[in-house]
Amino acid sequence: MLLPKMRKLFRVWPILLSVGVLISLFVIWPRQSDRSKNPPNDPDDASLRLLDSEKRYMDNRGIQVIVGHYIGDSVDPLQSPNIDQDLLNKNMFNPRPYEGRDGNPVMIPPKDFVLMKQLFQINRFNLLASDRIPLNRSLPDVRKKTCIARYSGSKHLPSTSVIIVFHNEAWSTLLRTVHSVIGRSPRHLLHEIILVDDSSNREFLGAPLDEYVRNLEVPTRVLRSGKRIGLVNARLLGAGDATGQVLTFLDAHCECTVGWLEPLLDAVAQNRTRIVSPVIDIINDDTFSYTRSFELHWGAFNWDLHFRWLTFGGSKLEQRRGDMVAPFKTPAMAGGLFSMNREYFFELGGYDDQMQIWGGENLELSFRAWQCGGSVEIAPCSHVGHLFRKSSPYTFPGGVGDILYSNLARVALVWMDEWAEFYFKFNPAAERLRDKQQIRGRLAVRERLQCKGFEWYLDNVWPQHFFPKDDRFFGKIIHAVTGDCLMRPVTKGTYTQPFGNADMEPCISPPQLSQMFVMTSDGVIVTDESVCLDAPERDTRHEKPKVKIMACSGLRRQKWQYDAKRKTLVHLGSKMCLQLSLKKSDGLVIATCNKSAEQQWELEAVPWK
Ligand code: UD2
Ligand code: MN
Repeated sequence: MLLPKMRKLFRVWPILLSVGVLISLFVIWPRQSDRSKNPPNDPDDASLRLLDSEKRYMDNRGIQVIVGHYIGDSVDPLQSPNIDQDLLNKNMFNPRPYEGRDGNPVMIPPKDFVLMKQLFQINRFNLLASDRIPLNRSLPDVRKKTCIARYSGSKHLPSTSVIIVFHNEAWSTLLRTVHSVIGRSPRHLLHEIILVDDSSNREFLGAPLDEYVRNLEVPTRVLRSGKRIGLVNARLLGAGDATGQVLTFLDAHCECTVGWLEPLLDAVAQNRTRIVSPVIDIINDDTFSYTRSFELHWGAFNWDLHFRWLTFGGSKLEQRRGDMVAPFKTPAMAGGLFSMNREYFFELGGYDDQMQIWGGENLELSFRAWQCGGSVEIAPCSHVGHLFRKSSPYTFPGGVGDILYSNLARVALVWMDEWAEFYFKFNPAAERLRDKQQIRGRLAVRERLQCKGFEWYLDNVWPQHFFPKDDRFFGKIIHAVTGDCLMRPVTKGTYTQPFGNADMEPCISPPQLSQMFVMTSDGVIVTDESVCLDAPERDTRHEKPKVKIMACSGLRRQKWQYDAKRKTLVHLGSKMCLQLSLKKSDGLVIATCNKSAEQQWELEAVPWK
């Protein structure tokens, strides 16, 4: 039972941690066993576990392609054994000068493992490690040379208010965020720093924090929400109080690298309707090591409206060749880290203040910006580290499922037109909450700004999208002999890996998204998560090459043609036919077209709106 778990972990583990491997064995291991040992006592945990199944995965170059929703088993720490109020209120920040220097991993000595495990539960990251790293630790300069040159003169740029909202953040991560902002931004570009405390109950985040920020060299203040209002309303509180020309939002566990701010402000200065994010690097939740991430990721979302990172494919990459350091447009943003003109933020409708606690606001703002005349972009020269966690440490009053699905229902109802029907049809949890949403105020924003429709967004902002449309087939691909449905590899256990051999299973009724495919007019058979039916164009070794589900590439090896008369799916690159070999070992292959029943397929359309 233990071994497969470990194997999974290794697959998601960046190989970069050469020294860290041994350590990580110790660090991850106890955590994994902990989770199964302490049954979470949140009543809403059923939905929590569902979401916990989404993690990240690496593509074949070892690049993290998807960062899923990582809401996890939100145990109320107050009710966890061994964690009492005294421990939560204790600020255990105890820095050692060289720990974590240059973004290196922190090694916890074995004698402290028990304590480390215990403290991990509080914030869902290695608090003991964080508390050993100085607030001003050094990080590598991850910029390309061309980036340094491009932004060397920053005199003329507008200045920004930096807004950091938090709920029960650790002292060390919160203040390392603040110090990295102060230490790595040109002073004249920092108008102020606003910390918004969303009703934290840790004592050290009260008066001691007010006291601490008073002595910082950049004007910094703490606003308090009084009651728990969630991150959207906390950001609105900060934005309403800010006076800088630009607003820059950060999560409370970030570390900015040198030169992070200039590209963001420069992009906004050139065009006030741009919303610009940095490249989000990875601070490891166990070791606090800093890993630069790939610059050419862009943000989008899947059929369930979960945010996804995608890699640039074919033509999109070609377009970038000319200028690899200019900001590039992205259909959606991750949500936590971005700059935008302050006045434009309010003109564009701020945020949807009916969104609760966590989730959905990043897509809402992305759709609104694009559909109402602005843009969402990533500045590849700007790098900010973010501490990615595998689960969420705080409570979701009202239940995580209802909160997240209400937020997403609002996004769909206000912005997605017919695609809202698609979302609700396949997401009963959101459908249940649909009628409870009061959205008149948000529809008024859409009306006031004369915003375009979602179809325009899909066609123009994300032409590579994999959503159904009227000019595409959407439905099941059924084998004529077995009556089984083609399906994409789905989540097994806690690890999502949508690539692999294409598979056949008995068709599920009512229809499930895992058995739905889109076939575009240019012959691409694509499904959720941007994966495509793929076969080699020429293969001399195998007579019947295997058919796989792979990241969509736009290449000819992923183009097919349906012959409705013969009921065959012809692979354009090889001129061979999709075949389900009924001799078990072969499975789905392409083979010389031969009119046999094994090569006959029914495309059964499923209504999606
Ligand atoms: C990502 C975003 C996050 C937000 C979220 C969707 C990044 C790196 N992070 O999840 O900014 O867009 O997706 O909503 O893009 N917080 C409060 N009150 C609450 C809950 C959270 O103030 O009730 C704070 C929290 O302390 C943190 C920030 O909001 O500083 C974001 O929360 P998170 O770190 O749990 O979100 P994350 O990074 O998982
Ligand atoms: Mn975060």
